[in-house]
Amino acid sequence: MLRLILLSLWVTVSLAMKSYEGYKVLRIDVSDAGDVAILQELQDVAELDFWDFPRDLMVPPTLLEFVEHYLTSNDILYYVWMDDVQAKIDGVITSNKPRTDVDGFDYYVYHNYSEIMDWIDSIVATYPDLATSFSIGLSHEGRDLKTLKIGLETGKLKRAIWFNGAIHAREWVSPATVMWMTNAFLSNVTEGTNPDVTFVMEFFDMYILPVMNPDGYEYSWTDERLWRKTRTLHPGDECYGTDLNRNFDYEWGGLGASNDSCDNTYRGPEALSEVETQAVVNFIRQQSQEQPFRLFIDYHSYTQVMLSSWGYTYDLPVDFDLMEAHMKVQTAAITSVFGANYTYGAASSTLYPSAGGSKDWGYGDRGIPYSYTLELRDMGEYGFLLPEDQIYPTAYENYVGLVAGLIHISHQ
Ligand code: 0X9
Ligand code: ZN
Repeated sequence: MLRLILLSLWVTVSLAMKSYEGYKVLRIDVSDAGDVAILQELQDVAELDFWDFPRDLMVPPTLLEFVEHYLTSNDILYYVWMDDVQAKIDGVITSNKPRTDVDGFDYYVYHNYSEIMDWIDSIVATYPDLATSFSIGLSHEGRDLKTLKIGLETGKLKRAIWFNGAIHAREWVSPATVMWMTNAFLSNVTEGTNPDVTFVMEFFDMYILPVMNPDGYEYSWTDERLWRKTRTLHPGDECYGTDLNRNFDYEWGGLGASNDSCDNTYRGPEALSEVETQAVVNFIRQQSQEQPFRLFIDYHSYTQVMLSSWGYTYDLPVDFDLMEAHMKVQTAAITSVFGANYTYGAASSTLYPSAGGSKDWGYGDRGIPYSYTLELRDMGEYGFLLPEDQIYPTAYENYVGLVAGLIHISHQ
């Protein structure tokens, strides 16, 4: 009987979800800047979704003929990388096992928003001397932006660091990684066996927001697995959703940020139009009056790359040498664990330019010297649909990288 109920629940849930049956991801062979300009045009076609611009493009069945013709007539080579996106989605959540184990939290499955909020409460209950939680505001639909502070009390002024996950809803491995790393810091410092971890927990207070875009994240669980943006509909706009990583008030509205609400990189009607960006900005501005922030990492997926400022311009920041040395240490440490290759560089030239992003705000507005976007696994084999068995390696390697990076900047 229980099986039957579960099955009918599953059917109801899957019926409500958008189906990506027949959607394909094309991998495009981009040879020069001319190709990029041609591909740029496709960004303006609603329903086309660059998973990773300009290389990986998701195409619905209705637009396949158009896109193939467009690419071929422009002499751009491509091949079908994922044949049926829905089949990949179905493959990720393979098991019917409960999302929370009886004897504790299961870090090796993806969790929805409410499970993550319960996890925050249980972390605080388990480590009352090391962890506190508070809400820095409410999302547009009224969900708490619940944030953790972890660290060892020393009685001295401590430097602060910030990291968050799920600014982009569909990048599920980012909150999973953030949670795993948080737990690793707390359990390692409690065991007291790793002097590096003890040192960083004494040196830094860590402010952690696992889900920065709760409405979008929840929507990616209930309605559209590949949703990216928030869930706001601003007056006069045709489509839902603002890209929070184009909405910060530093050089807002420039390169790589769309003014069309139907685009995945929609910057919003004005800087900080979204309550989620407002909350993060207000919190860090206020907290930085108490203690200096030294590091800011916005965890994303995918492509395995650590990106510094600037995003809004091709110019390099004056502190680029410092950033580069730090990124080199952190990515080398990440790679040392399982050999996964992570590259690094300034965002605009390494990836593509985009204005109004979080790391440009961290560095440009707040003067946080080490301010980054970190794109987690993988290199595109599964993209946003990373199987749950890769949560552990992703989180573990990034924990080792983060600790090594923190040791490095504590000497600066
Ligand atoms: O486009 C983004 O916001 C990030 N990539 S993602 O696939 N996770 O959406 C990259 C942001 C990097 N920063 C800049 N290019 N400025
Ligand atoms: Zn992202």
